[in-house]
Amino acid sequence: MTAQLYDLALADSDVRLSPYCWIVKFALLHKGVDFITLPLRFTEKENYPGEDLKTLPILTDNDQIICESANIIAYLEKQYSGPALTNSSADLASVEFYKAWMDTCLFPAIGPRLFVRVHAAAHENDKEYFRKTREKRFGKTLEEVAMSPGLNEKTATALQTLAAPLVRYKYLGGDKPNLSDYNVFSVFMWQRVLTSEELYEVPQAVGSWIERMLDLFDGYARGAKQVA
Ligand SMILES: N[C@@H](CCC(=O)N[C@@H](CS)C(=O)NCC(=O)O)C(=O)O
Repeated sequence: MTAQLYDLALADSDVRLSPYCWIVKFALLHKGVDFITLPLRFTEKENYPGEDLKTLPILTDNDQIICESANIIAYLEKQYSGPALTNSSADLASVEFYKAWMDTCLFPAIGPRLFVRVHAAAHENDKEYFRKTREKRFGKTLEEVAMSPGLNEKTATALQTLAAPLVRYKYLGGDKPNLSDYNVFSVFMWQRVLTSEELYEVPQAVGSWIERMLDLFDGYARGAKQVA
């Protein structure tokens, strides 16, 4: 049976930006699971496939409805025999390390420049909701968030750290991509879908890894529609 992934969409319903949805798309591709994606917008909560479900991704598969990217990953790993997303407890420990580094270093460096762009590309019905919820979360306007001081320095530091393993290894998973690659790369997909502008300098090892990630699965991510 084909799994269904509810995927966050912007004004153009073919433009899919959510980093959490990207992690799940990569995991489905990695496991070789047949899936389709169904677009949903922020404020279409009544169409989310479960009463109390308020965030995407949501996966429906084999009569199950699963929300939260980490739960979906755990489900896929258990349910499907395709290549493992993590092969050892060492891989699981690395996944935790990269997740913590994303939360403390990568998101705070790259994310602030993207929220205004999400707002600009969001569906008219979503714009007010997106601005209100995010401005409440940050305690400032989206425009002020975009102008946060020190973003270039934070990005340079975060990407230098990311380059350290990638100078020696093709992927964060070593010779082959694993869940750490998909988690970290999801942030770069969030950015890529929203803008093709070069927002900061990228170390060569990171740039080459981005190209390799875009090529995976017959260029699935490279083919993703971007905001016009
Ligand atoms: N912890 C959740 C986070 C998911 C999440 O925050 N998704 C955002 C899109 S990137 C969302 O659906 N937001 C809905 C909203 O703001 O109403 C996960 O890992 O799945």
